[in-house]
Amino acid sequence: MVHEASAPDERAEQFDAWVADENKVEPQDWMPEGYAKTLVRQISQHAHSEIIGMQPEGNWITRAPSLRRKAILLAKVQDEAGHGLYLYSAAETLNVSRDQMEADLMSGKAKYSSIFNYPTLTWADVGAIGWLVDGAAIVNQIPLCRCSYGPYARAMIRVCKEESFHQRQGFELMMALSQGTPEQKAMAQDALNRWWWPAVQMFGPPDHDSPHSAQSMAWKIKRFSNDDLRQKFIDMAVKQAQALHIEIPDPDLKFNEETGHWDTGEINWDEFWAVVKGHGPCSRERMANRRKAHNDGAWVREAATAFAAKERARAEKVAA
Ligand code: BYC
Repeated sequence: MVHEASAPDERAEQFDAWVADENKVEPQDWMPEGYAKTLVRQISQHAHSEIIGMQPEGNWITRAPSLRRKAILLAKVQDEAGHGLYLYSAAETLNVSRDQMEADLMSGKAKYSSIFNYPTLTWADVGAIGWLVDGAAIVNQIPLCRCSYGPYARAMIRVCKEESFHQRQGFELMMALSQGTPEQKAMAQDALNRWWWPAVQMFGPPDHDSPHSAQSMAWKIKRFSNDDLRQKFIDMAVKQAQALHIEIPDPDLKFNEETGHWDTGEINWDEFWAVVKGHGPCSRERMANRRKAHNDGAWVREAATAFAAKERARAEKVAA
């Protein structure tokens, strides 16, 4: 832990050494301003992604093809809300309020994952999201369980356990479709065609174009680079697609004997940046729904605040 009384530049050195030694940083500890700022940015964007991420799948709750599928989907979407709450709570330990984080999302200052700006056109998309999006999330998030910031690392342990269930249900759904009628198999293939590249892009820009990676890795917030995690996901997903007997939509996909990894064709980074900047196929709709939900919930927040004030007043009266 860093000694408060140390000179400012000594503190930064002590902090780097503490983190380099694989120690956890806790909310009451001294930390560089940039470290806290990076965490608030990443954790709040992660939380926003979980909340906005409820929309594409929520779209299918009323149309799930069976009671079993509907119960699973309901549970999954509720889990995402829970993930958002753990993550907002983790970010709040860094002295940023939930109101401020929400305001930054509404104003467009804070981002959320590009993946959730794509539409869910068929039931197979629910399977593709579970298999690929939650699959990518696990690859990205397991290392975050070892993040140097204690509250984020601890929140991620539970999130990852739940993501693992989500990924399996998605794969199982894709398996059912790909072993079904020719129409069902075609639906599974079509969903893979549309979700593959956005899932590959989820890991963020390539390392040479990722402004935050070097510092975040030095601070052990991120444990692996965007490209390393992307490759891990691709290697895993290729085998899974083979097991499903559906084709990854990349004519240049090729196993590289030298590296032992699958090489892909060009990733369309122009599309990625356009989506990140708010020009995805569903960007407007996602934010409009989020704003509406936020405004519709204003009375609940006001009622809860008024109730808390009354309880406080009652407790003070009893204590007096
Ligand atoms: N989409 O320097 P970089 C889920 C931004 S939730 C949008 O590499 P960093 C799930 C990045 O923010 C999935 N923006 O940044 C939920 C930065 O912009 P700012 C969410 C992206 O932070 C429901 C700029 O590009 N997962 O799994 O070092 C249902 C430069 O990038 C994206 C997380 O949030 C993107 N894909 O690395 C199912 C995981 N990628 O902030 C599933 C936690 C990059 O300077 N986050 N940007 O304005 C992370 O691991 C890292 O923040 C990232 C980016 C790897 C995403």
